[in-house]
Amino acid sequence: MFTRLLSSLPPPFLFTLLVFVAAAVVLFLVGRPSSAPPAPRSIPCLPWLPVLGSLPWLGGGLPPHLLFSQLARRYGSLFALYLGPHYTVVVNEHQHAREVLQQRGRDFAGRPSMFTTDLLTRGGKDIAFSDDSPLWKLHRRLVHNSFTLFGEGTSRLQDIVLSSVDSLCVELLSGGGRGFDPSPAVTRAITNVVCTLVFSATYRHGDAELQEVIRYNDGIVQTIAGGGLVDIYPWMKVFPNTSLRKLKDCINVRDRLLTRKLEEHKASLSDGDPRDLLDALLKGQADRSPGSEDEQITDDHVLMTAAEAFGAGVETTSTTLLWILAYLLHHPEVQGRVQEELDEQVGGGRAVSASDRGRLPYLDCVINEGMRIRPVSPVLIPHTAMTHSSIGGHSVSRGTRVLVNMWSIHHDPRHWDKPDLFNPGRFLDDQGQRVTPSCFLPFGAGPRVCVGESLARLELFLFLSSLLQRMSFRQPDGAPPPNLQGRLGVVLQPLPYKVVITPREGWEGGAK
Ligand code: STR
Repeated sequence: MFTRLLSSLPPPFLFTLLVFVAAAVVLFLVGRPSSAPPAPRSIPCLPWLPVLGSLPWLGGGLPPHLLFSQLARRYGSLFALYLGPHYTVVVNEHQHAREVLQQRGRDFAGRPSMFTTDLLTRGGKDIAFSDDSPLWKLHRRLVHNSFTLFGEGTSRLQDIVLSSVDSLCVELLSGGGRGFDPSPAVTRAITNVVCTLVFSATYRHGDAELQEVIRYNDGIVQTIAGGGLVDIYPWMKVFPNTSLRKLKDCINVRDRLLTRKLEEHKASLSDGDPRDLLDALLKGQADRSPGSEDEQITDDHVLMTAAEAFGAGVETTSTTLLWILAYLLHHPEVQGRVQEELDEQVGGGRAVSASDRGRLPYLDCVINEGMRIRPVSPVLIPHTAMTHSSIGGHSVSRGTRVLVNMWSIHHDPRHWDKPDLFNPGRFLDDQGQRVTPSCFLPFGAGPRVCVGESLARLELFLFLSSLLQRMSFRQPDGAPPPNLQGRLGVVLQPLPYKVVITPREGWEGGAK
């Protein structure tokens, strides 16, 4: 019947009809966002096309945090767009961020699965990228407890950082008179600290294994940031892609090294206190009641946790320190005030210790202001709604992706006076007491808050205080001040810049 109808039609019409039907079928099959619910009308949404989503409206040039801030001015602080087929809500205001991260944090604790991070984490056997599940919660608790072994209340981290700071200072001072880039030395020092925390290795300058670690980490950092389109369209993995190949190579090198460390740790595990994070994880893994029905923390989980502690610990801390140094070159008066505080409260006769933190409020403010003005993670790792929920009174259906744009929250002129100005004093009240504004969220908040937060804060404090106690940083004569725009890779990094370093009088070389 159908064929007869068709055969009775004139040929040109038939051809047009066939093309039309074929096009409609194709659009229907690939065009409708498959994994995402239809856009609820209430949240203003960018235009979108089948397959491409809103990509044609996103322009070239701007990095996501600046692009989203610009779109927020046009569409309002809460807007939606399609990243390829994925319906995504973008949050640019701190009340909405609090809802997503904290008040309804459980609703939004999910993570989308992404091609590059699945590769990096063996399909989400880590903490940061793994989807919300009972096993994830258990795993996260174990990591959190393991971290407290090194953090506040113990001198472990302090001893490790201080010995690394000593060699960093020697290295910086030896190159100091001429202008040079501080980044390799800072990254090496922080990598060394993290290696000690994770698997008890302490490396000397130029050690081959340390170089290998730095090289593969750098490779991962560079390639994962370029993942982009494969994460939106996973089928693109079928095309040859040099960046993806490099990522796989680096992951292999990483896994070989960490597996070796894991085996060594298993062989030498004793009943005493854990020596490092790997020990603590292995012990935690063994403590789980055997034969229980729950899913278990496997060796893969331990390995991926160590790898992630590593990547997260190095990239974020060294980048934050480099941002702060860059701002101190722009604001010598801030450096002077930190050093005055250090001279008054600590002096030059001994190394700074964690117990000095309460006495050095201005230094803490400098660290906070650095993390406000240049958050290393200007757009947080994507969240997904685990269930039907809401943001700012608008309903949000299950599976919706949510991006929190920390950049616009940290630069919101309604909450920050002159947000583009580096002004650590904004974290002090009239009485000179520290205050933490509610729209300051450099570590996120809620169930997905950074697990390394207290470790990171302590490490930043010890590094920065020790450096500024012993040396001063300034711009080389005639050189332009550091560029403060930054470059977005896997974190937001400063462009390379040069410093001249002079030793400070009064530092007596640490009668520790
Ligand atoms: C850096 C490179 C690497 O070797 C491993 C990781 C995994 C953890 C990532 C890290 C990365 C970059 C910074 C991240 C961190 C988890 C949390 C942190 C994304 C890719 C931030 O949110 C800033």
